[in-house]
Amino acid sequence: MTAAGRVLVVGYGLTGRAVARYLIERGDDVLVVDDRADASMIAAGRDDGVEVLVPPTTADGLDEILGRVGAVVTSPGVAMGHPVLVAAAAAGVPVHSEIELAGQVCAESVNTRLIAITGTNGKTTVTTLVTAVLQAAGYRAVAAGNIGVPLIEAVRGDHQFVVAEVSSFQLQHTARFRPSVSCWLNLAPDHLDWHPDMDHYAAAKARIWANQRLGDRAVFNLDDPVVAARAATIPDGVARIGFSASAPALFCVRDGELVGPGGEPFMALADLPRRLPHDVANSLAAAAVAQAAGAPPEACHSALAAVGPLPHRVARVASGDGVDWYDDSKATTPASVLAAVAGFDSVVLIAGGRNKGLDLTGLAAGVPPIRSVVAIGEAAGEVVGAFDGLVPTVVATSMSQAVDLAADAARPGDSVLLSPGCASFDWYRSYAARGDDFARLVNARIEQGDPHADH
Ligand code: UMA
Ligand code: ADP
Repeated sequence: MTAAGRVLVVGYGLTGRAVARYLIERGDDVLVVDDRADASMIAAGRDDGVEVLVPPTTADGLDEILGRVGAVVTSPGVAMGHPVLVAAAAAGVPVHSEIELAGQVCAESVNTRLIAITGTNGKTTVTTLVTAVLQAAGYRAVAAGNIGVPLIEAVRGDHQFVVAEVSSFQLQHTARFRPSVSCWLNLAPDHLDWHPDMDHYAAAKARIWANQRLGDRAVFNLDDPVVAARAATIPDGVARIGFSASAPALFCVRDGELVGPGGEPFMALADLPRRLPHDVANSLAAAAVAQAAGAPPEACHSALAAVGPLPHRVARVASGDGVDWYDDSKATTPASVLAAVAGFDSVVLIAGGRNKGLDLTGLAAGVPPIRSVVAIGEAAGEVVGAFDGLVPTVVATSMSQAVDLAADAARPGDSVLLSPGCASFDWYRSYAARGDDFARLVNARIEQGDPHADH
């Protein structure tokens, strides 16, 4: 996408605004459509120097707008089937995502290298860990993408490395996106309300390395059958760096130590702040990526030992009466729920919310250690169905009731885990708000002198 054209930006949230600012700065004319364009968004657009519209609803209206532009840049939350994107495809107008633009900025920079991390689960965690290792190694590194800072802003800062968390939505709309180090963590059913099927979802993820070339590196998970099979599509000349928590690999576990190339140990498993099965996989992935980017093994040790669990990802929020309470609100797929419960001996699970089009029956594979379930939200019926006949199940109609019912079900030695396997949007505005509410209610219950609680 070359400068000084006319570009249609779809969506005017964090990404759309950052993209519009960048395009204007480089000399493009920018037009924005947003389904929720209201007076305040239109005014914000005016301040930014762009016209913001509600997209036309007629085919003629869409054709007219698309006739005025040479390219479309879409936001990560806009579905492929959005009428503007469908009309753009029909009209032959190229559709790109923000990461495509950011990739071009990096390609033109002599100082900034781009690292991209994708996967169904663990992206934010691994992006955070890689950034911490690179910083421990003395590099100017920043985490960007879905993690918070729009990528197009980060790549224009004064950084040696931009570590980007990239989703399948963004990868889908790339043409030349070429990170110097790519990493694909895993693939499990997710976003099937956005992708037509799993193959489509996997193909979007595999775009992370599609444009890599000689001198670039691709890190991938040998323990994930889909990722391992798709690794055959890594282009020739790209260094292939497999990791495995369960078998020999370039980065793997041996005799209680994390080891890298040549079987060199770089840290004891015991030095990880937490050792759930997916913590080990994420640490191996982060070490593999950071070392591929040039960080020494010692930096892996110091950073991986220092960065504890991120909020809302199996984070302990309270303990009382021999029961530990954990907030895993970020678990919005059954696979991430199963990864979480695998680290515990006996679990009272709080699960449910707004199903993202996924089959929840697989949650049953978490029995044991799951021994009792509190079902919440719109998907409560599906959660109950998944555990039918296996373990006791009750339905709560509020988070407060869910906490009370979980406390009733819990016995000393149990862990109560809010690990919903579903999105939060039925009851909350975000997974973070859901986790915060849960933690508040649990702590209030314990502080108010729950008769069973420790003090
Ligand atoms: N919009 C439409 N039509 C649509 C969808 C959205 O017009 O069909 C408009 C909305 O009205 C809104 C704007 O688009 O005005 C929102 O755009 P967006 O949903 O793409 O979100 P952004 O504000 O641009 O934020 C995005 C990421 N959001 C998503 O991927 C859904 C943010 O990740 C990210 O922090 C931000 O870019 C900066 O990079 C959030 C997230 O939940 C935290 N990500 C998911 C995750 O982490 O699991 C994928
Ligand atoms: P993402 O950014 O891909 O959503 P996060 O790091 O935010 O990933 O973690 C999301 C959820 O997935 C959390 O519940 C977390 O405990 C779980 N999780 C993290 N890493 C993994 C992994 N490697 N495999 C499975 N689940 C994981």
